[in-house]
Amino acid sequence: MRADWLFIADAHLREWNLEQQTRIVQFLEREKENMEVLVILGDLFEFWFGFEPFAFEGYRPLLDKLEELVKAGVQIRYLEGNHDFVLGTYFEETLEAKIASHESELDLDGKRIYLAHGDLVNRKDRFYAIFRRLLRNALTYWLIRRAGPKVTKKVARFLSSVSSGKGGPQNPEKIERIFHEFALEKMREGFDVVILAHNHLPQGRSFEINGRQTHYFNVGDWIDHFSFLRYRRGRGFTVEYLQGQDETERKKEKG
Ligand SMILES: [Mn+2]
Repeated sequence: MRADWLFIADAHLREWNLEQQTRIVQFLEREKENMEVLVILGDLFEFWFGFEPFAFEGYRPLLDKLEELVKAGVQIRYLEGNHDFVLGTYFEETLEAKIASHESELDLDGKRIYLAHGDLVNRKDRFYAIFRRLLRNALTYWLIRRAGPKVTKKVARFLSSVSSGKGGPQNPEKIERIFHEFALEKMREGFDVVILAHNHLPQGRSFEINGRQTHYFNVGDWIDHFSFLRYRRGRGFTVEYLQGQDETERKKEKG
């Protein structure tokens, strides 16, 4: 039965990196029958911009799998990250995805859920906030379209390093604290659950706000942790990991 909502983010997939894509493709295949909705919380791709015509053949194995899921009845929702934005007609029309450029809100069995990639969580990172505004506006999009995919991909590779949005503390504890503070702010606004990504640190934590039980989740990444968040009706949220990943990797290394 299709009952699960799966939340994934931060694979930072590179075009033509088949090994990296295969891992996600196999995971999606495994979950195909359980999945009602697939929520991508940004930075699935190291770089995506919705060029016309379509300019990312290197992502074909994953895109084929996403198309297959959609045909099978899975709904895709996409929260743009700092590496994938202006998702374009491919995501809107071919994948019929529901896209949010920054944040989104949903109701799951009566719980108010807040969703965002998380690159704007650190309010002290003014440099990044300005950078984001310069990058994500109509004029820049016009320039990107004019420059075309070939030039833009080269520039994007350079900008990736600048646009990580990780300016500020590099210490995981400090980063976690900033994410918690942001989550608490949203909980005080009335949200029961806050789901973020971007910091690549999978986590589930409960808080109590005015006697109300609230939860913060970070879906983690598909670079180091191979983690995701599952919501199953009647059972709630669980942070999960791709099973056996470490062992398979170790075996491969041993050859
Ligand atoms: Mn990110």
